[in-house]
Amino acid sequence: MTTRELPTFCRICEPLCGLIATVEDGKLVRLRADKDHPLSRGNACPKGIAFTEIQNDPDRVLYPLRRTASGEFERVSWDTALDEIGERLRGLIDEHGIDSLGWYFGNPSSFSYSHTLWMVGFQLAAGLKHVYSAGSQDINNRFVASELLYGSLTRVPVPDLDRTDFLLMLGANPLVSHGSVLSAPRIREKLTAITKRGGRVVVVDPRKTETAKLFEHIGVRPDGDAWLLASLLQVIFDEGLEDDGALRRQATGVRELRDAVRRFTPECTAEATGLEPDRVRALARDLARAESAAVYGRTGTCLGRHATLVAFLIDALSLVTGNLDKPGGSVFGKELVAVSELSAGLGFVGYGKNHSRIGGFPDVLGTFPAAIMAKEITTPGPGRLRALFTSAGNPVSSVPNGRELAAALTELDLFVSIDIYVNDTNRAADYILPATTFLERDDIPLPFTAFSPTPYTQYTERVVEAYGEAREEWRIIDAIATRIGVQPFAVGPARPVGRLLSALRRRVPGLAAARPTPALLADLALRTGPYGDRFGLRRGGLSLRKLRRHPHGVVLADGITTGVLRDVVRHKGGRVRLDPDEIIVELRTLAARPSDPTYPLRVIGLRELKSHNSWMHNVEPLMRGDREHAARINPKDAAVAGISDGDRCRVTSAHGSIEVIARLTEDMTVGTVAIPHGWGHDGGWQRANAAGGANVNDLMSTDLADVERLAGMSNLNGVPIRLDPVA
Ligand SMILES: Nc1nc2c(c(=O)[nH]1)N[C@H]1C(S)=C(S)[C@@H](COP(=O)(O)OP(=O)(O)OC[C@H]3O[C@@H](n4cnc5c(=O)[nH]c(N)nc54)[C@H](O)[C@@H]3O)O[C@H]1N2
Ligand SMILES: Nc1nc2c(c(=O)[nH]1)N[C@H]1C(S)=C(S)[C@@H](COP(=O)(O)OP(=O)(O)OC[C@H]3O[C@@H](n4cnc5c(=O)[nH]c(N)nc54)[C@H](O)[C@@H]3O)O[C@H]1N2
Ligand code: SF4
Ligand SMILES: [Mo]
Repeated sequence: MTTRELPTFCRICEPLCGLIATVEDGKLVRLRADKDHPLSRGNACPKGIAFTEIQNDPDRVLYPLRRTASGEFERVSWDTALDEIGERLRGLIDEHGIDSLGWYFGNPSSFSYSHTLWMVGFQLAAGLKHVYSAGSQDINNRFVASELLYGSLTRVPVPDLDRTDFLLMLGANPLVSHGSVLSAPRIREKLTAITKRGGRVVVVDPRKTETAKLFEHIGVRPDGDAWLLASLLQVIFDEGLEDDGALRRQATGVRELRDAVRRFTPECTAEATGLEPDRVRALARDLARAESAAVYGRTGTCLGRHATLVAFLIDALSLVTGNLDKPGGSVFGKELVAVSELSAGLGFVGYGKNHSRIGGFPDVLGTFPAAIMAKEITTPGPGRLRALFTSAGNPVSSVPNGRELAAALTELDLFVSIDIYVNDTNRAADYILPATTFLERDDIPLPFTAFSPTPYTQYTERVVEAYGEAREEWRIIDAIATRIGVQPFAVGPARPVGRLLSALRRRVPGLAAARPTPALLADLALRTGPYGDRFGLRRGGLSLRKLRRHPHGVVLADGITTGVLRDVVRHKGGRVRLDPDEIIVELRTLAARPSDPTYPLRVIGLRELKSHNSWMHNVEPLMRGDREHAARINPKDAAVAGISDGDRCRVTSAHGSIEVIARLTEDMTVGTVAIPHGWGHDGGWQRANAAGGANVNDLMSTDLADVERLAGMSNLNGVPIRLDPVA
């Protein structure tokens, strides 16, 4: 028996904690936290350690599956699956054109550089329009806000945790989520260090979360953030607390923003925010007067009805208080590879380059709102979506109105999924193609360095060979592309990348691969990027080869360099735009959702330590004990509805209805109910199916009027509901 201990890192969530994998005869037997990782230093959460169970899960899909006439899956060979898929695709393209083909990629794809690269390469080369992702349920509003503010879609500031005196955090719960668009292992320590050195952490959240309990809590009403932020700005301008120097140096459109927020006095917004005006005034003053302050918002601020406006106002508040691009403020990390420059220079991804057939929504980074996917499938006419691929996604569980999407999927001419499980979505697929887990592929987490207050990166080889016949996503995408005569990076807007690769392959020794591979592309991007070795021109610079010599990862700098705003901003004149029409119009017309006595309460989401979106409920060690799918309800609201702790209750919105267990807790502000997403399974994962619960997204709407206009964000937080006891 050979036993090996291999350093690698976790790719479930954003801190990317260092792990040591124990491998015996090609099988993973254990994962533990890597003490030698420079930042996570022996820290990992229960999910990371429990990934062993997923790696070895008997319910995993390890062979290509084809659905039979009776609805069961049968094992087929790779050649059979790929040839049949290719033939059906060619037929569809001949008859209906390439626009009949679409793709949805889910959250785990962000943690696989090769998956993302080949997906983008294929999308661009084939000219796919029907592209959807988890981004419209997560973060696309943040990108659009950056486009409006900075003219740079992918540049997002992060709070300078190690230096800040005041962190204002809205709609994030890093003690459970471990940080998002903020890659910081041991984040709890970083947050408590702020208060230990005399600073403050203020958490704005309708629920008194794990994070809020440790610090100061402001119990805002769901979807009240736009009003709260506008009020903070109103007070700051009204009391002359703004940083004039910063505004002059960094911004244009200050007067328009000031005028637009003038009507939002804390008294006027108290109804929408649920907050005492004095409290809002004190917060505005404290924030403006703090030595340094960072304003940070995450998914709680992204899934309301004004998501882009809220993301915009968060950065505007940093800027107006003189905290943008300043030590201890909201700062812009250096990208590991120059994605922003590349995309701006080559112009192949952006905002509003296309508009969706249904609803006319602008694309964000080449993707349309996933909320309209079902209607794109069911609405006849040219450009109808007829063949759908999903990779690393479970949209029936994660996008609004899961039932509508599940029904629409049955109307597809072809549905192919690349996944490690039969999940709640691909159970309806014609083919399921088995992907490798993250331990079965090499990786370099390209997007995350820029979001780390302590910039770092790591490269890992696969630590186990693929089990069964699992294949890396990029190879599957490549094989499908080949079957329809498309070569990623060979044609279309990304062609210059392909050309560059060919040229380099000829000239640079050591790059002599037969054809482009993700590793080659990543190495090229890394070496020519901000930290790169420029093929030897810059001593100490990075290359994949160099990263291989540091298997526990490397810290690239002590902290984020400030004073870079001029490089970030792409608007003419190099200054941040505080008055884009889209934002000023929305501020002028902002109106609270009228209350409806039929649905007096509001539902929001909740993440749990031992769940990960929809896909870790099959892991026995994470499911032991008292795991249940429960709605968290304030006792006052429960009393009104006639519900006691532990009862089953019915939750009804204007769009659907589910049954869950009721748990009463003072952690909830009155009027708000929190229900986790990603439960209520019906796939090939037996433990998950047995866990019960319901799909909270059955309560959510895909009406076009309920999809946020600017970024196509799904409205998943703050949705009006009613509670009823179940007999
Ligand atoms: N109500 C509500 N809904 C939400 C949210 C919310 O807060 N509230 N949050 C939203 C957010 S932020 C997100 S990111 C989305 C997530 O939404 P999705 O990305 O659609 O769904 P996941 O639950 O992440 O499912 C991921 C799938 O990928 C598979 N998988 C895991 N690892 C791999 C791999 O390495 N390769 C491949 N090919 N497959 C893999 C899993 O088996 C699973 O089927 O949910 C969104 N939905
Ligand atoms: N354990 C665990 N970790 C995860 C995940 C997981 O499923 N489980 N998912 C990962 C993913 S995909 C992501 S995107 C990140 C997300 O990372 P976070 O955004 O930090 O995670 P959440 O716990 O969803 O935090 C959102 C908070 O917003 C609050 N909220 C809801 N509505 C509103 C509102 O209208 N206004 C305000 N101010 N707050 C509101 C909720 O109560 C919640 O506490 O987490 C990642 N990490
Ligand atoms: S916090 Fe947990 S799930 Fe996230 S990267 Fe670290 S070990 Fe993995
Ligand atoms: Mo997410």
